[in-house]
Amino acid sequence: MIKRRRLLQMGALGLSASVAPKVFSANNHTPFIKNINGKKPLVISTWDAGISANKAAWEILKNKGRALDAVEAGVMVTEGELHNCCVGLNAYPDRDGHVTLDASIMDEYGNAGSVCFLERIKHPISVARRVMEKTPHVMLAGSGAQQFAVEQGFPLEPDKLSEDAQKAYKEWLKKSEYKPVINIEHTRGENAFAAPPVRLSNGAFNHDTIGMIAIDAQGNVSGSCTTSGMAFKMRGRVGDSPIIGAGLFVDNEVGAAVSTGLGEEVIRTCGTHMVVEAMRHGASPEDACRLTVERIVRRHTQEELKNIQVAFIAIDKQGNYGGYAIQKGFNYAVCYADDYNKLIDSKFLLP
Ligand code: SD4
Repeated sequence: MIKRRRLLQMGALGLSASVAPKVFSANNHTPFIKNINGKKPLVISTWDAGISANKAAWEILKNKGRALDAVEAGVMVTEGELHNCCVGLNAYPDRDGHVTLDASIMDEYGNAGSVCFLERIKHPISVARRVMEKTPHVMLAGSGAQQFAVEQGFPLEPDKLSEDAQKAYKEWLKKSEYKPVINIEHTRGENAFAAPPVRLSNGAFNHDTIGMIAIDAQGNVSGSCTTSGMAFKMRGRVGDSPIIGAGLFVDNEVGAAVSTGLGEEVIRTCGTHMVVEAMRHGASPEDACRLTVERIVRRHTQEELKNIQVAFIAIDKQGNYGGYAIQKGFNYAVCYADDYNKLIDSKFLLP
């Protein structure tokens, strides 16, 4: 009977035998996953910006702070960076020359808050948290989100582009080619997108959306995600990052997942929700990310896939972690001790 139920569950999720649930508890709802690399507390986040973001989050986690506070403080570091193509007000603008920001946050109670198409506010993640904590809503958009932020005491920043962004925008305007350039960082890899690698004025390569998930000493899980979205996107375009279940999903019974990459693909598959549900049914974090990447890949031809990068990272309730990407070049930062905060090259699907 249990076997049959397991098979049905696997079928419904599209799980292959290779990721068959390891162990199930009696009611088949509470996951009981073997400890693979479990650490507690633990914080992981996308791309190399994750290293400095993790540091801030770790300060809270190591002092037995709440995962929610850690994931907010962590990504605020990235939002405040002066040279960042893809997060915060210094990021690249949309095709009309405006920086518009998306962010989301979820806590251990399944509460969620998000903002999208938000302009002139330095820390969208904190506005998302206020939406979660101070309103009956989950998501505020555009001028309404900005109005709420100002009412909450967030300063309205000047409407101007950073030096890096101005330069990149000028360059883009020469052709004004509407070809979304995602995962700009990824262009360093062999499966490069059309755009050349971008070096910022401080000499560093730029990096991407930051998504962060953490489990605290009490075993509670939370997550955050913040981005300017695709560089030179259509005005009004909103990606996956502020959409609960797409860019970010947390379920304190199971774990959490966050995504980076071509948001439209993540939205179409409810990506992070799928990752968390796969873990609920027994997949390890890495397997759950891989299954979701496979789901996206199946919808596309080889030719289309050349221009698509999506990656997920996930943690489970035991503090196991993992990630998976479509293409080579994605990495994520893992931190679980004062002396352990390392960038890990993600596994990927395409050869
Ligand atoms: C978006 N997922 O807006 C974000 C962008 C991103 O790597 O993560 N790029 O689609």
